[in-house]
Amino acid sequence: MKQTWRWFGPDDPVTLAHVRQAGATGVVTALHHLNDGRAWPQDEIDKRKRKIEDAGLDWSVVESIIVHEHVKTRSGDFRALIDNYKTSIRNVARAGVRTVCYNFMAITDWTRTDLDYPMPHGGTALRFDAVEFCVYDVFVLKRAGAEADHPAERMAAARERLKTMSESDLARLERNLIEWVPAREFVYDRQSFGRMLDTYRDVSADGLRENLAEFLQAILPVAEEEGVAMAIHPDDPPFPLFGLPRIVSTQDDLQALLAGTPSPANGVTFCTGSLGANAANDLPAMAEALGPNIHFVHLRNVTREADGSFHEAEHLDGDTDMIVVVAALLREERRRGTQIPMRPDHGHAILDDLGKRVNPGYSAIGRLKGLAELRGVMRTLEKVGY
Ligand code: CS2
Ligand code: MN
Repeated sequence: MKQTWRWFGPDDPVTLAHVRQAGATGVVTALHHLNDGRAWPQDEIDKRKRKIEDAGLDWSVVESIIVHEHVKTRSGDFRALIDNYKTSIRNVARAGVRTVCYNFMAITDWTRTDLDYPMPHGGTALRFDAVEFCVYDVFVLKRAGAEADHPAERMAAARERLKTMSESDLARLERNLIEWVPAREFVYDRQSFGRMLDTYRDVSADGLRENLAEFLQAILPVAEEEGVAMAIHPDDPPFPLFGLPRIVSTQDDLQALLAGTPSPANGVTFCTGSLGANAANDLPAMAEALGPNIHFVHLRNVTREADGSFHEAEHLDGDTDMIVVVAALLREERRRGTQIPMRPDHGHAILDDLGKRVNPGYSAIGRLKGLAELRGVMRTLEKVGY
C-alpha cells in the first residue's frame, strides 16, 4: 500500500519534513482555508501541489472536499454547491490527484467527548464516553426528545455523572463535542449548533440516503470522466448522535450506497477505526466484501467498552485484528495490480507530542509509531505471504 500521511497544510505544526522522516511517501490534504462549499481554484491547488512536491512527496489523496450541509439537506443553494463540487473534482484531477475522500455525516465530523484521555502508558488518546455524551445531549444541550434516544441505564448513569462534573468539565465537554470540528472548517456554539440541528428536523435516514444518492448521481459522471475515485468516509462513531440520521455506518449501508449508484468512481474510505466502534462490523469480512470499491484506507484501532463508550487503541491492539485486515487489503491490491493509499488515521499523543499544540489525533510521534508498526506488518506479510 502507498504509505501516506494527513497534513493540514502550511499551518500544521507537523511539517512536510516530518512526514518524510516518518517514512510516508504520499500526502493527504485539503485546501482547508477554502473548504466551505466554494469551487477550489486551480492556482490554489497547483500551489499546494508544488509545496508537497518540493518536499519530495506526492499528493496522493484529497481529504476531504467538504460536502456542504445544504447539499446534505438539499436546501438553499445546493445546486450551485454541487456545481462547485464538480469544478473542484475537475481541478484536483487536472493537478493529477485522483482520489477524493469525503463524508456525508450530518453536521459533525468525528465526535469524541475526550481529546486527552490518559492511557496507562502515560500518553493520551481520543475517547468517546457514551455517558458523558448523554450528559451533554440531555442536560446541557437539552435537545428536545433526547432522553428517548438513550437507554434507561445510560440515563441513570448520566444523572449520577452530572453530579460529579464541574462547570469547567461541562464547558470542556461542550467544546469537544460541538465547538471543535476536525480542521475547524465549521465552528459552532450552542445556539448555532441548535439551529443546525433544526435544519435536519425533517430529514429522515431515508431522506438523507436519497440526498446522498442524488449527490452521487450528479458528481460521479464528472469523477468518471476525470478518472477520479470518490471515497466516502464512514460515520464516526457509526451510530446516531444528537438524533441525526446516520447512513454510512455498516456493511449494509456501504453496499447499498455502492449498489445504488454503480460506477467505478463510487468507492469507500475503509476506516477501520470508525467502523470498528460498532461491534457488529466484522472488519476483515468487510475488507473482503468491499474490496474492489476500497479506494483509500485509514488504519486505526479502537477498544470498545461495555457501556457503548470506546477509546482509540494502539494501531495493532484494540478490537480489530489489524493483521488480518491488512492481509485482506494486500490481496485486493494484488488482484487489481495497483497500490491503494493508506494512512495511519490518528495516533496517541506520546513523548514530545505531549504538551504540544497539534490537531487532536494528529500527533507526529504517535502517528509515526502507528505507521511504523503498520509498515512492519505490511513488510512481514509481503515476505511470508498473505
Ligand atoms: C478522519 C475524518 O480524522 C479523521 O478521523 O478520518 O475526519 C475524515 O477526514 C473525514 O470525515 C472525511 O471526510
Ligand atoms: Mn478515518
